[in-house]
Amino acid sequence: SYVKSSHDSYLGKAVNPNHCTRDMFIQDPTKLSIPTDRGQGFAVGMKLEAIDPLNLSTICIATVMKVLKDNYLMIGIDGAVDSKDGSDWFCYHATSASILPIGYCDTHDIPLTPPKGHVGKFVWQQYLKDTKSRAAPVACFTTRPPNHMFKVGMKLEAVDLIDPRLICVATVAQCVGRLLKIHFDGWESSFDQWVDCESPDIYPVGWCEMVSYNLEGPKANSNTGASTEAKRIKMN
Ligand code: MLZ
Repeated sequence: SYVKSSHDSYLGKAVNPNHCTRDMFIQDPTKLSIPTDRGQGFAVGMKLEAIDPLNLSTICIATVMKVLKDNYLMIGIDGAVDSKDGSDWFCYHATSASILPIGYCDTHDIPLTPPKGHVGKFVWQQYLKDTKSRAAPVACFTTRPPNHMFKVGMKLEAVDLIDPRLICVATVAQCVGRLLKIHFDGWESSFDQWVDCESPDIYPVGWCEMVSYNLEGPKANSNTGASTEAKRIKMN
């Protein structure tokens, strides 16, 4: 059920079956495969924290909306406009590093985006009570990092996953468990993206040159017009 994205096939790269592309997010979830109730410990209704696939710099409060065949999960972001009818659910594999147990952001001191319309400080225990729901068990998640050597400040080449034909000059801005926060040089932090340290969409410096693919250089610094600075906004 993995759909190759255009840059994967263009570059003839090995693809990671756990990696979801935008092609997968926009598929009709009911046609993806036969739904079951459980998948690798995940069950419908369980709460978790998830990287928003259309806004990769934010981690949100989310719910397992459906469990598909082969441990693929349809996830909905709580408080999203269409979170009930499935039109904005997205597919992550149960082993994806883009889903995290509740409290993960708090523990690692990274921002967690509360559901739209939530007032006051977001407290998971209270929220679980209010929504009469339970958390997905910590043991379900693939959060343990391999012994990677990424460090804050290191340069790399990274796919802009919202516009994936672009491979851009980037910097590791943060390392949290398996996740790396990738900052695109010269672009606002709203363009940042959380990616798995084993993501097939990050490359060492010099990779584009080696495969003769265009590398997007850092955005030129335009100190003259702060008002023209682009902010990446949610695509839907
Ligand atoms: N012109 C588009 C693409 C930006 C690409 C940024 N890559 C880090 C935009 O402004 O959204």
